[in-house]
Amino acid sequence: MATLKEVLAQKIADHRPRTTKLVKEFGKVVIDQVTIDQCIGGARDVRCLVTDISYLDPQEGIRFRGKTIPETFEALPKAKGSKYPTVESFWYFLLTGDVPTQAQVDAVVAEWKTRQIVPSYVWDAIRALPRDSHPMVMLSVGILALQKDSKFAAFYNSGKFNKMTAWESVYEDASDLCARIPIIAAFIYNLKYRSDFQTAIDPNLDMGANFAHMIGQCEEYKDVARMYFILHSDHESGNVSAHTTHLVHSALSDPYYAYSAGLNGLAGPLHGLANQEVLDWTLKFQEKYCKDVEPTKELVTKALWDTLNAGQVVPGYGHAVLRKTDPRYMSQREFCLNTPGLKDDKLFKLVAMIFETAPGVLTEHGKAKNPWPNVDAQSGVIQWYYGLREWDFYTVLFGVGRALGCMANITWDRGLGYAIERPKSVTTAMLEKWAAEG
Ligand code: CMX
Repeated sequence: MATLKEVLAQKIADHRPRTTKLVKEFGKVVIDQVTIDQCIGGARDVRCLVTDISYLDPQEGIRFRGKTIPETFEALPKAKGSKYPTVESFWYFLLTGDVPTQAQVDAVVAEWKTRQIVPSYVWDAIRALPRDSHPMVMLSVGILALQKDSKFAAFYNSGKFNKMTAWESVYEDASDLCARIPIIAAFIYNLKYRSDFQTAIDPNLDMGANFAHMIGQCEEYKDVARMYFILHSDHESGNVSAHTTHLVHSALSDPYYAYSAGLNGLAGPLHGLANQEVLDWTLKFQEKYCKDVEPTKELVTKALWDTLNAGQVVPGYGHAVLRKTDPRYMSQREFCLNTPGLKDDKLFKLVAMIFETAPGVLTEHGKAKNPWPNVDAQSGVIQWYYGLREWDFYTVLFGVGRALGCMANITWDRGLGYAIERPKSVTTAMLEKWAAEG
């Protein structure tokens, strides 16, 4: 049986002529134009990135390697005794576009076991931070500390650097990073919230199950971890975390530099941090409006308007690309509805009530182009239900999942020899001149 790396080598070799032909024969074909509002407004919708790992349709939502979320969950081999696939099988799928066999999945699970050991200097670096540092700082520092032993950096410095084979050492770092990031996340969780009670890796468990084990979670949470990491993995390449990782790696900074930077972007409240903001908003709502009464749609409406009138965004709602409810939201909602205790959970019911109310309020408010919920509106309540209530940790969970997409993308970036990214800037005076010229 060919290894994942061997399968990938063949895929990259087969793909290269497509990219070369497009650049050489069709390089000057126009695929988009740029307007002044896009230039000032965050390059929204400008088509200037390429990835085959996932595609985000504004109406339909994400497809991983051409498959919707339900199709992905359906197609991939499941973890033993579970309705959900292992993260390792999803990694194989993201990298190659092929649904792996059980034997291929087992091989990746075994391979990640050999990659999971985190050097002690990573623990020292994290421990050196103030204990009340945000867990995203700890995660970013932990990933950056791993840079010392980057195989890509070593290859670059070896004097034998070769553009055709450079992807192989990116693949090595990327696989190490994906295997280690849940171990580092568990360490941070235990350090901050379990009085430094550290649990050893269970060599018999897949990535998601082992994460649940290491943070002292119950059996059911193993599926929560698998689902969560897969759902948060990739959302094509223009979002802040994926784009940052791609941009930094385009300078041939190794995967550790690149993903540490990507995590810093994920930590922004308009991006990954929104999931902790959602919990914060919802609990404050309960505290302020529902101390003695049951939440109602009227009270939720009032709280939403209070937020908007205070000039704040409603966390978990809106999206730069999507124009309908995020299928990642729906997938997690379905998990809640199919989980007996969770279905009747007070907080889930409140989140469901916000789902019924917020789109109407945001539409009336008239600013957000998309009044529907995104992934972050639903993810925190599941963690809360399972007792993971330290919500400043929620973006770390996002970061563990997002590593899969970012690492798959930069492995392919190197495989296809994508250039250093360097868009051109203009001055305001130039824009004014072009505006006057019509
Ligand atoms: N609540 C209030 N106002 C909102 C809003 C929301 N949820 N979403 C958008 N708006 C506002 C914007 O702030 C903007 O206002 P200004 O014109 O005053 O600047 C206006 O509506 C137009 O914005 P947009 O084109 O609809 O949205 P953007 O592409 O600029 O931004 C996003 C997208 C996600 C940053 C924005 O919808 C938002 O801030 N949402 C809340 C935070 C959130 O949930 N982020 C997580 C996104 C998913 C993720 O990356 O994890």
